Amino acid sequence: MARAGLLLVALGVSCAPPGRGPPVPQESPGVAIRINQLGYRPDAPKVGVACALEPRVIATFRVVDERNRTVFGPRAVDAAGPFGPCAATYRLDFSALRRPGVYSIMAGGAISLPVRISDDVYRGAADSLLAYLREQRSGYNPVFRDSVHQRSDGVLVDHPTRSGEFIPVSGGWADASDYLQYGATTAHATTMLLLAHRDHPEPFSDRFQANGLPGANGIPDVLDEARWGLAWLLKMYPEDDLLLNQLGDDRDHTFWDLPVNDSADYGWGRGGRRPVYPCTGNPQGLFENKNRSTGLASTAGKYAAAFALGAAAFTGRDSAFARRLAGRARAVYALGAAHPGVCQTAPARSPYFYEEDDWADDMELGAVELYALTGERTYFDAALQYAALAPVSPWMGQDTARHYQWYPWHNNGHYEVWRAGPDSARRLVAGYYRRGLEAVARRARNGFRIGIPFIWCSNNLLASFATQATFYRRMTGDSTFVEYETAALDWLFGTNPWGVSMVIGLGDAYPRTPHSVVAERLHLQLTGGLVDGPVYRSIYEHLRGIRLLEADEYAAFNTGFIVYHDDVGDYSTNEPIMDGTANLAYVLAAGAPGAGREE
Ligand SMILES: [Ca+2]
Ligand SMILES: [Ca+2]
Repeated sequence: MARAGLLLVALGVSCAPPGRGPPVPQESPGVAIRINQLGYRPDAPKVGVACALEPRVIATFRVVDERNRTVFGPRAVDAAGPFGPCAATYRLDFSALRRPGVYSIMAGGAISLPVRISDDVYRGAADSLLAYLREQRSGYNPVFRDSVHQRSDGVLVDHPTRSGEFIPVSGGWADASDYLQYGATTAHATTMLLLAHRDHPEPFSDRFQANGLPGANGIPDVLDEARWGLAWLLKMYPEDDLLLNQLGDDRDHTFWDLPVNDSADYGWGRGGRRPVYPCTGNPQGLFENKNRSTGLASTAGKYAAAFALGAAAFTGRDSAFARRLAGRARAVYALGAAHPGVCQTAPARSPYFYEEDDWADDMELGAVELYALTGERTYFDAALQYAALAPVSPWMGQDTARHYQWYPWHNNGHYEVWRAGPDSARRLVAGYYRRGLEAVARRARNGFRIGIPFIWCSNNLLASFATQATFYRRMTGDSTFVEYETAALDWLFGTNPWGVSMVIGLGDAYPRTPHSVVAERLHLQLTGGLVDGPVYRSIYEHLRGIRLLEADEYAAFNTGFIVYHDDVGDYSTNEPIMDGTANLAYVLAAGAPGAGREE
């Protein structure tokens, strides 16, 4: 309740005359009403969820306006059974309320946070995510107005003949709250930014320069950010036969330092040079832990897609840059085709790495983007062959998966095949998407309509599920999965047991103490980072080195099979992630069901 009190002070409404102010959010008695804190478009499905911590019956709910007048209901609730900490859940469907305004939902003696209905509830949301990417920049960093790892990156390691050679690879984004950097996640993030701008340019503004400092430069900031990613990926693919995989490694975790004075020691002294790993096609790891890499295609396909999309995006803006990207796209795609298999991230002292097991999805995307760029039919034929090897992202419908095992969590390639292909191919890939969506929906009969497995980075799975559902709806006009698509976005913005918006700075109750050195040391309010999200209790309890640093304000809601902690000590649920943030940019730019733009 302290949080709600602070909120009201911040909004300046604590002095409203008695009886005239909006209802104060409350969770008593043992009931909490969860809503999408961004709000709802007038024509969108609108469902809040009441979570009762003890078994009890709630029959009706109503919606009141800012003057506490009932404007909707009482209506019957939809009883949906237990979920996580909730002994009972109730779906509160107020879709029929379309009049723009600010409301509250009342049920079972509880009152929700403010419920906004407006056409512009998603305005600025996609753009705000970019703030987190700017904050994560390596090379020149606009938050510190200083260089980050500019001279230390990097020394080639684990190469059969060239280990020890310095290769200039400064740039890109730190992956999360540590500072190591991955080609695979950077390429996926860059691709999502380029797709978001290509399909939905309207929401993106121009308020920052290429170097990330304030000031317009005539280029939408989403393209400035995508170019930042592309520039680093070009450095990470310096020669036709040298595809670089990773910069730094988990020895980076030794110190809790700001990026500008990172003390990590990789064998060249504290704060010295950082190692850069190539994709070798063989298991990697300089110490006792090894990954299970088998080839180059998973990473090569991702680079090819980002380069080809970048070439298309920059053709009219910087033709020399676009030509260079097009050439690198062809080369890295050919390298991947020659070396099928996965290039996983390299562990060092800790056993964790990104255990990607699928590569045909990545080669499909690389091939189809090269087809879109060049019109050469062989690329399209290859894309269809790869698509048949990766019809459904294998996590969909499952209880669990290994860390980053099926990455990215949605197959962008199918949507791109649909854009480029004949009707027969379009039907095929729409059917692939449908199978995945059905598999998740079958597991989503709970009150929150959530069917993903709660593995590490569950929020990324939800962003991907929503993206795939958005693609499918656009491809087919079939709205079968809108309820689940909406629920995924609602969950990310507060319709979850904890009532937390999972994007820092968006909504009323968002992570205040994320696992971030920059936020903690500088007492800086980050903006725009998507945190990992809830995990199975069994995962949380078995990860190494997790210790909460303060009392758990969500303890009452951490009694079930999934947990979330707004605590700087919890790197499993409360760490903002670069690729998840960029992944979410696409659906936020698309604007959720009810946007009317894409229909
Ligand atoms: Ca700009
Ligand atoms: Ca993959």
